[in-house]
Amino acid sequence: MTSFADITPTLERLAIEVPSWAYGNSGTRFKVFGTPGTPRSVEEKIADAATVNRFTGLAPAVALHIPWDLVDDWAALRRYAEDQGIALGTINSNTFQDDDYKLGALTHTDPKIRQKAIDHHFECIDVMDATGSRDLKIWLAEGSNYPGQADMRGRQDRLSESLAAIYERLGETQRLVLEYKFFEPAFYHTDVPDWGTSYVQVSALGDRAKVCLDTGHHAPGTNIEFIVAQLLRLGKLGSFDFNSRFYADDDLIVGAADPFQLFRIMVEVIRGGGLDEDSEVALMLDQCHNIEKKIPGQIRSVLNVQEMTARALLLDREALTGAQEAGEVLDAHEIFMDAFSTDVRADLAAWRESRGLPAHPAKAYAASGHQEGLEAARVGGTQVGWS
Ligand code: PSV
Ligand code: MN
Ligand code: MN
Repeated sequence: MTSFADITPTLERLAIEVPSWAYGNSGTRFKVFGTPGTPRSVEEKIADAATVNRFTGLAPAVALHIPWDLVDDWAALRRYAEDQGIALGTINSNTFQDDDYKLGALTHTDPKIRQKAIDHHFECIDVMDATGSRDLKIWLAEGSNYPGQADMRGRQDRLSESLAAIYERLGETQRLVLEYKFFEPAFYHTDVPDWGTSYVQVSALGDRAKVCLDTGHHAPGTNIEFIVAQLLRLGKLGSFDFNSRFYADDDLIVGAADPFQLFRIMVEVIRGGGLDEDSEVALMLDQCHNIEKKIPGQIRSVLNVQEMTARALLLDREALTGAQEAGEVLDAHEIFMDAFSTDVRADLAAWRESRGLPAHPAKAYAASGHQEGLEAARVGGTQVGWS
């Protein structure tokens, strides 16, 4: 039997990178709601990310999005973040908000447009050099809407060439992670629709190119933990974008729609060494808080990951393997469900306190007056958003 004390050394290592865009205003194509206290600058987004880390001890880095988070002085931004106890993390490129890319960016038939998209990634790598970021994350909005519209095969070839040019430019300690998504904004075909395509593309590049798995980017019913197991087995799982979905790419709070799925994913992460000391799997959130307050939304999110990770760590592996190998189907299932059903909240609260953190970070944040302070201080100015 594994006790809570047994799992704390691993829990201590749990680090979840938060996205800068989670703190900005966001919405659906129907409406973006303004939220009181929303940041008016990149610095204020970073300050909010640092607040999440202060209350939870779980979020030591913040991912940036270029050009949404463009600043003139990266060294100053880096110092600003570090002074608040967080690092600048993954740099996300953006080739989905420019008219030139309507029919493709890295896959476009026009070499000039392809080069423009490649140059944008070079710019992101320059940013990484200045911020000290390890990962360049690429999500592509590329594909076609109508059968016959595009040569799918030719686009794979051009994608491969473009990615090779970008990979070539990376520094020795930097990585490229390629995110897949099965639909949207293209609806007939998507150039990187699934883990297989991402795997094929990054495998051709080299060791420092990996797959990014966004939990919201799969068809309903997909066994995501199987993909996690497979990619870890292949040494190609670079990072997660955690979130929840009910229907599409909802970007809701991770663990909200299906905590059991999050548990199953964390079981495979642990099984595959993804939480080992030398693991290079980056756990990130990719979320937007359209109707709820953003800092509390992020606090809830990282705590959900912590809670399901704790339960997954409590899984009695030895007993499970014994039951599996003995063909004891129901025993194996019960052992698995026992871990999932374990209420770890009191243990987590006591453990947090023992580390100088609030036992209940969400309650402590609500009681701190910090939110009201932000709402009063940030009146006026332009709130930034998922622009
Ligand atoms: C669009 O689907 C998306 O949500 C991707 O998941 C990216 O990771 C994110 O936007 C930020 O670019
Ligand atoms: Mn994502
Ligand atoms: Mn997405």
